Amino acid sequence: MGNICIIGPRASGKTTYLAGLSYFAEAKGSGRNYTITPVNEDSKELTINAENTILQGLSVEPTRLGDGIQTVDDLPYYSFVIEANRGLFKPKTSIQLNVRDYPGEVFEQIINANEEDSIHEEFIDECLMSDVDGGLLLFTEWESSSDRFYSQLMARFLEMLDERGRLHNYRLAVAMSKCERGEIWPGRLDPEIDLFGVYLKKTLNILKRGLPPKNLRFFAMSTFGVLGKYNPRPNRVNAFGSDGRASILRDPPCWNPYNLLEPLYWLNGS
Ligand SMILES: Nc1nc2c(ncn2[C@@H]2O[C@H](COP(=O)(O)OP(=O)(O)O)[C@@H](O)[C@H]2O)c(=O)[nH]1
Ligand SMILES: [Mg+2]
Repeated sequence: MGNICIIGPRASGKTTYLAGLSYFAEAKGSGRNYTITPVNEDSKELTINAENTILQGLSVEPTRLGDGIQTVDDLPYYSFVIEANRGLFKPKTSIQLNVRDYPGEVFEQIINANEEDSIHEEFIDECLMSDVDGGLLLFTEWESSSDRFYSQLMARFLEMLDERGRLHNYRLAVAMSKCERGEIWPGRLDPEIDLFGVYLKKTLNILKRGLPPKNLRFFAMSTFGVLGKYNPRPNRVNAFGSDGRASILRDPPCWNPYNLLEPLYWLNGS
C-alpha cells in the first residue's frame, strides 16, 4: 500500500477531484470498480459534501494564507483508502491517499520561498517524506503563456526533490486537469506528445531532463468528463458556488469521469 499526495496550483481542481472520487464510487450505475473509505474527520466531511460539490458547485471554501494559518496543522488533511478491483486476474489494489489541502499559492510560491516561510518548507517536507511513494501533480492552464511559470515551478520542485534525496525514488504523475475542454480533449489520448509537447514544451523538457523516465508519466484527467462516447461535449456547466464561479455536472446520469484512477494506479506501481 503506497502513500500518495496531490499537489497543484490554485484552482487546478484538487478538491473537486477528491469529491469526484468519493461521489463517483456511490453514484448509481457508475459501474464503479473501487471503494473509497474516508479514514479521518476531514475526509469524512469532504465525502458528506461531495454530492453538493459535484452537483451544486458548493466546493469547500478555498483556504487562503493569512487567515490565521500559521502551520500546516491549521489546514485540512484528507486521508482515504482506495481499494480497487481491476479485473479477474489482477490482484486487488490498495492505495492510501493523503492530501493536505494547501492553498494553491503555497505551491505557486515555492519559487520565491525563503527560509522564514516555514509553511512552504513544511509543505514540501510533507509531500516528499520518505514514506510517500509519489505525487499527483495537477496542472490546469494549457495556454502556452503558462509554460514559463510552470517550468520555473518544476525547476524549483526538482531542486527540492534533490535536496531531500528523492530525485531518483519519487514517482511523479503530471496531469492536465479538466481535459474535457474542447480544445484539449483530443490531446487526452497521448498527453505527453499532444498536450505537454505542444503547449507546455519547456515544462515537459525540464521534467524529462530531471527525472528518470520510469518515474515520470503524463496524464489527462477530467472529473466531469464528456456527455458520451460519441458525444464529446463537456458534461459540465457553469454555476455559482460558494466561491463565486464554479463548474458543476451537466447531466448526472451520463457522468463518466476521465482517468480518475489511472494516475493513482500508476503511482502505486500497480
Ligand atoms: N471544466 C472543469 N472544471 C473543473 C473540473 N474540476 C474542477 N473544476 C472547476 O475548477 C475550479 C477549481 O476547482 P477546485 O477543486 O476548487 O480547485 P483546487 O483549488 O485545486 O482545489 C472550480 O470552479 C471547479 O468547479 C473539471 O474536471 N472540469
Ligand atoms: Mg481546494
